[in-house]
This record gives sequence, C-alpha cells and structure tokens, in this order.
Amino acid sequence: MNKKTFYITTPIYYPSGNPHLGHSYCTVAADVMARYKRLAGYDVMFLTGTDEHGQKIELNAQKEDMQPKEYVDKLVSEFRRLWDIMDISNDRYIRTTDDYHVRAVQKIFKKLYDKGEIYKGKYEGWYCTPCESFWTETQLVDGKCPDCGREVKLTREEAYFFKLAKYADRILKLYEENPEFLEPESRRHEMANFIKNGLNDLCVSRTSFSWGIPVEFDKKHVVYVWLDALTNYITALGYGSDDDSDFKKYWPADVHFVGKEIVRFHAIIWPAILMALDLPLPRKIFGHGWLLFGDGTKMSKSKGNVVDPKILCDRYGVDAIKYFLMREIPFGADSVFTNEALIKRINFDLANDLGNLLSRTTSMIEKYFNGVLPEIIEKNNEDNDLIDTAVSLKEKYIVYMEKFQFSNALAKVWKLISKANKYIDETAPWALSRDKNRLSRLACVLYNLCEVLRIVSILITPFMPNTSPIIAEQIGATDEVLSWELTNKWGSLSRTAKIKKGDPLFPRIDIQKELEELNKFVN
Ligand code: ME8
Repeated sequence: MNKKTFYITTPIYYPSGNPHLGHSYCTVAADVMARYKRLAGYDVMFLTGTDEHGQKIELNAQKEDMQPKEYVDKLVSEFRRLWDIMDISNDRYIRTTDDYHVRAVQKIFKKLYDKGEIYKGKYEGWYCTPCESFWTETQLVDGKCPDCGREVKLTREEAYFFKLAKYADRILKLYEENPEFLEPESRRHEMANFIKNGLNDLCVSRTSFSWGIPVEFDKKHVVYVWLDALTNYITALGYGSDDDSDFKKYWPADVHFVGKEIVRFHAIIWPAILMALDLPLPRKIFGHGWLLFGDGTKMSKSKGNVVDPKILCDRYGVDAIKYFLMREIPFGADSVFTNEALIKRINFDLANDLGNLLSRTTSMIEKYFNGVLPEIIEKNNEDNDLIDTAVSLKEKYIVYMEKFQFSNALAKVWKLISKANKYIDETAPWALSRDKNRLSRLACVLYNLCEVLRIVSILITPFMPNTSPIIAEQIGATDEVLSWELTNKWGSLSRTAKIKKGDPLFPRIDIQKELEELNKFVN
C-alpha cells in the first residue's frame, strides 16, 4: 500500500545576511513536524530554501563589490551549513537561482499572460526596498513603510500586473468555507479585513533592476520577486519541468509554515496565483509569531540584534536549542528571547528532570542488579497512575502535534517525566534494596522507570533526534521496541535488557558565569 504523503515547507529565506535564530525557529518547527510525520509512517517531503533575486540582494552585492550570484552563493552556503549543524532533515533545498526554477517561473509567467491573468500597465507607487513591497499612498504610515517603518521611494515604470483584485471574493469565500486554511484564527480575521479594504492588482515585473528572472517574451522586465518566490513551492516538485511526478505525488502542500509578516503574501497572493493556474490550493497556511529580542523588537538582520544559532548549538548542543525553541514559545505567539530563559530550561527541564530520571534509573539498575533486571512481572496498584499516564500520552501528544502546539506536546511529555521522578521518591528503591524480600518489587519499579524512558525517548525523537538514541542505548531498547506503534504498549522493553549508565545527558550550567560569557557574543 502507498504511504500517505505529507508535504511541509518553510519560507525560502533571503540570503541577504547570515541566518539568525529567527530563521532557525521556523526551520526547526518544520523539521520537528517532518520528523514526527515520518515517525508516524508518512511519506514526507520537507522543503526549505533561499529566495535569491531582487533589488535588495542586488544592492547588497554592489556594496560588497560582488556579482549578485557570487554574493548569494556565499550566503547560501552559510544557510546550508547552519541546517547541517542543526540536523535539519529537509528532503529538498530550492534556490530560486536554480535553472529548473528559473525556467518554470518563465513558463508560469507566460501561461498566466496567455490566459489573460497578467497584463501590461504602468506602475506608480511607493516601494520599500528592504521589504520588496509596493504600497499605495494611503497604506503608508507617516509616509513610511507600514511593515518596517523605513523610508519608501516613489517609483514609476512600465510593469506587468497580475489580476489579483478579481480574486478577492473567492479568497474570502475560501476563508469562510475552509477556516482551517489559515491559522491561527487571529491571522484569518486580519487577512479578511485586509481584503475587505480593497485589493489592487499586483505588480509582477520590474524594469528598474536586473537581478531577477527575465520575462521571456519581454526581456527588459524581470519577474517581481513574490511571483518568483511563492512558486518555489511547486517548482521544487517539478511543476513546469519535464518530470512532474513529485508534483503529482505531493501537491497540494499540507502546510506552509511562515512568519506572521508574510502571511499576507501566502494567504492572499499565493491562493490567487494557484486559482489562476487552475491548481489545487495548499491545505493550510500557518503564521507563526516572532522571536523578539530583549527590548521587544523583532530579531532581524537589519536591526543588528542577532543571536548566532551556531554559537548556541556549539555551547549547549543542537537538541537543547531545538527543545528550548519549541518548548518556550507557543507556536503562533511572539516571545522574547533571553539567554537566561534558555539556560534555565536547559538546567531545569533537561539536566534535572530528564537527565536525572535517566541517570537515577540506570545507576540504580547497575548498583542493585548489575545492569540486568531479573525477569519478574508483578502487579501493584501503586503503579497504576504512572502506567496510565504513560500509555495515554501518545494520544494526547498526537492531538497537540496535529495542531502544531509543540510546546503543549512537550509539556505533556515532561509531565510524565515529573511523575516518574516523583514515583522514584515515593517508591524509594534504596529502601526496597535493603529488604531481601522486596527485591522483586524493586525490579518492577526499575523496569517501570525504563518503560517510561522508552516511551519518552520515542516521543522526543522529532524534537531531539540526537538525545533519543542515547536514552535508548542506556536502557537497552532495540529498534523494534522504539517503534511508533509500541509508544502506547506498556511492557514492550525486554525485561532483561542490558542497562548501562552513561555520561550526564545535559550537564548543569552555572547561570551567572554563563550569562557573562554569552554577553560577549551579543551584538
Ligand atoms: O520573507 N522570529 O524571507 P526572510 C521568528 N524571502 N521568525 C523569524 C524571525 C524572527 N525574529 N526572523 C525571520 C522572506 N523569521 C521571503 C519569504 S517565501 C515564498 C519568501 C523567519 O529571509 C520567519 O519564518 O525575511 C519569517 O517569515 C521568515 O524567517 C522570513 O525570512
């Protein structure tokens, strides 16, 4: 039987500076989702990439005295290096400068033109170069870009337009009939209001710069970046190329993860382009929130308050960073990033709760039973609560994961971890070990703890793919008992598995000292 497919994407990032923690945030979330779906048996396509054309890139390259392609090549390698360091499991990486994408965009442009969806006109408007966005006079706030507050330039030129305005009603109907198309709900209301205020046709070509995909039938025009950028989600699957089998297999996308500032492009322009091409729409756009930095401003290259994810991964390990990003910030909301919150999470959740559970369990099994438990099965009502919590966890976890509530999914897993730590205190294995008649009870208690660790290790795999195998190895869990199917089957671990204590999973950090160290890296 063919596996069910799951297609997930991140925005394609601008290689106009080095990637920062904000980029990592969305990519990590998409990676978690992709890994979760693979674990659950899906055939996953996970796409990320870079959006390499446009005036901003052209200007940045000029400033560095480089050709645009040379400039983006250098930065794209930084993005790709970061995804390697962060163990991002993307199946494909698209660059909008890739030949196949360029050719497909030219075909799409021509097709839309031939269908009468694109026409030639004159453009006059206010252009914000950093945001690559045109604004009308009324949209400006105090004469500045309403998105970023920076200066805008009056621009007048011949341009091609996409007939966006005529899709307003169809898009409003789409939100009404398929509310799940755009989440969280608040973004849907925002977008509906935006449309109701009136949509203009969209400028899709420029003549005032040259770093872009040439319009094949009118070479002085280059395709304006959002048409070039948005279509990456289908060209990466072969749409517009000779082999479109992946497009047939994976499209429509199950979800596009995007930051809230680009929801407008994804929830209005993108469905309209697809409607014009007579293609199915993605099932969902999810607009996540921002990582804010200290003073409450968005973390971004242009504001200069970037935290380098490579430094953080190097100091604490990539799994700790992924855990923090997914646990601390509810996906969809904004959250202030602080070094202190990061270190506290590492110390409390990872070193104390999870790390201690593993080290206490494995060291007791080594100490009392030489690393191998006797094969004893005993029922004791004292264990019911722990076992019930453990076997019912998978179902609750799935509900949260399906809604992209990563923080809640992890909170549930950590509830089980806390319960297991409490169970150690309540059953007091050290006291049992002193009574020869209670050794079978002691073995059962320790086995139960290993079972909890097995279940935990499976459910944290999408978030912490390097930590799970370490836990599994220490409790002697083989691949068969780490399957998704056995996540809610109590008693799957072999009762005589070889247990081996290892190094602490996450060493505790001295907060004060570390904060001082980290301050050296903040710019
Ligand atoms: O907008 N907090 O690219 P971009 C959370 N090329 N997420 C953040 C963030 C922050 N502080 N900063 C960036 C573009 N992001 C276009 C997209 S898609 C067809 C074209 C993440 O380099 C977030 O996901 O400006 C945001 O939407 C994305 O990076 C923007 O990246």
